[in-house]
Amino acid sequence: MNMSYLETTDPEISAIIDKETARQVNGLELIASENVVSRAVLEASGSIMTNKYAEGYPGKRYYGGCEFHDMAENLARDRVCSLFGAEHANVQPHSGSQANMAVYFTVLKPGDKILSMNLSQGGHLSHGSPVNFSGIIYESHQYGVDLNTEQMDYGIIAEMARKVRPKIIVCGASAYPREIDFKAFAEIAEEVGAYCVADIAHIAGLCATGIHPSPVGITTFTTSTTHKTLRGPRGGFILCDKEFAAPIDKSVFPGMQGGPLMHIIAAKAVCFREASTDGFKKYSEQVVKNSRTLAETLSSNNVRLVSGGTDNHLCLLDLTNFGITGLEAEQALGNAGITVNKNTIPNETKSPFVTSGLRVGTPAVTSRGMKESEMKQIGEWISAIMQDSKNTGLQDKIREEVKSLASQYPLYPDLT
Ligand code: DSN
Repeated sequence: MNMSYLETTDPEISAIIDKETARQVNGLELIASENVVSRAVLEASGSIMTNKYAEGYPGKRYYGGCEFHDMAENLARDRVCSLFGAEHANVQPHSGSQANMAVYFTVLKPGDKILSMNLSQGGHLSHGSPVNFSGIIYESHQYGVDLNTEQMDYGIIAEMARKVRPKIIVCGASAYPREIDFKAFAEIAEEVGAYCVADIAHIAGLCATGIHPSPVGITTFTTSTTHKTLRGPRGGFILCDKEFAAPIDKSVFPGMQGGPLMHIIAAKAVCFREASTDGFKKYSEQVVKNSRTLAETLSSNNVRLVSGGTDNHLCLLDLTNFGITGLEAEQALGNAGITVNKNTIPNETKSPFVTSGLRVGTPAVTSRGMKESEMKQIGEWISAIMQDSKNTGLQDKIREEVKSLASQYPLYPDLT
């Protein structure tokens, strides 16, 4: 990539970026929450929009010189509203956690009850984990999956909601391979008089393209990141009805953030336009086809899949049968140029630093143009390493094969 100024003025950081570029170019990224942004997103996020303070909102800023920032933010808001069919959007949250925080700040008081999915069974830190602000400030109650089916059981969740009477119910997950029934969650929330927030960070691209049912217009709030299946810059956003527009905006700024990252908001606008194209819909369909193929290949090699398969962009592997931990598997695959993350699984017996599982996802490799036949190959490589995880010779051999496959699918045409 052309970074000639950086190379001259700061060779140390330039060399680090070069190494990371080589890692991305030569390896296979299977972390389910990562992706490869377009050149256009990359350019906007590296643009001079970063130079500006723009605290406030379009037309109501606390700084002069914001006229073009107003245009960019309006475009981002309009585009994301149109993409998801929402009445109001706030595109300023720096992350998905901050989007969630803004929703909580809007409708909860410290000590109020929230009901959400347990982190160890697929939820997220910002959904009430005891080590996160959401579990410290609020009284957190958590549901999990049915331990037999390893899928959400809406009857059990409804029972919990009736017992707990939470002020807010959070649905959405970071390691759940199955479709989420947002309508069922909204009905449960309505029955117990709770607000319902859908955190679609992982599946936003699938919801935008109709491949996964969208919660917009069904749940009270929708929060998300922009950088996972939606394939935008790192960041977050909130969607809601007009009724909540003013309090949500106030919660984000001045409630919890200062100046918005205007270069990122410009890049979010680019992402939202890209996500509205037919090409993105085809991409999203391929993400799920690839995920299913990867799951089938792993399954046919005796890798147990949590819940038995996948409906979305990720699958969760239970490594118990192989006698290795998630940590060991992550390291062994990393040695072979395949980047994944260890993950807890339902009925987990190990710590989150060790785990019994692995999470693998297809958004990034699909962005590089890989299809079912490449997924079969990747599934065979993963299975071979799981079966012989201490064989460093095998890892070295596969690393060369991975590099060769990766070279056929460049991240960017000039980065082969
Ligand atoms: N860290 C993200 C993930 O990997 O799913 C969630 O925030």
